[in-house]
Amino acid sequence: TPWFDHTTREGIQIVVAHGDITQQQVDAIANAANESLDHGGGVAGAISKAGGPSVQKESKDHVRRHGRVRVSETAVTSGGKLPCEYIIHAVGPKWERGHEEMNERQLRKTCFNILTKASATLRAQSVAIPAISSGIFGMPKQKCADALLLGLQQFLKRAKSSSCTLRKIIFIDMDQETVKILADTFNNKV
Ligand code: AR6
Repeated sequence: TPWFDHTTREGIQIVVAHGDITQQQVDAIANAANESLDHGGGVAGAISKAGGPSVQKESKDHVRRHGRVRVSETAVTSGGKLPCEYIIHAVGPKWERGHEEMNERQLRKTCFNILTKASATLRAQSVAIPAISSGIFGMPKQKCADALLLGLQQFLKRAKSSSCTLRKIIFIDMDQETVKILADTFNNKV
């Protein structure tokens, strides 16, 4: 059962749920990647393992061709053995003292770029997104939730006027406390 479930006026369902992103029946999932798309630990490790070797291979090919993926930017691979068609590898910021406000802006942009890539480029109807940067990259969970909400709001504002393919956006995480904070943050805000 979702912790938050709200459908916007434009008919886009926004969900916050607890669970494993690799199991989601959606068109695209977002990965919390690093700039070299080395999917070691965290959600990246889980996605890479569940998707099979093609995920890491396509990722390395992408970096070889286009270079490292900058903070807030995305790179797309196929989903391999996962139920999703696409993986949107997104690089969130590393939480750095003295750069808090910049890091928050960078994560807002990361979220906005994921949603734009899913809709405008991939023509996806559904996408799942984890709490990027809040694990190994160390962003406080509340700051992460605030930034993801801002990115979502920015996207939804623009989705009104343009043709948005997305019908369902799921924010999903394995960590209970993170899910609670996301749900509390999104409540009455979307
Ligand atoms: N399903 C859903 N959420 C998950 C799963 C899962 N299977 N596994 C972990 N999480 P992190 P980051 C949540 O550390 O902070 C990697 O080494 C977890 O609870 O995966 O952006 C990359 O290669 C947390 O809330 O991402 C990078 O080097 C969230 O995923 C670096 O970590 C994000 O935690 C990226 O660090």
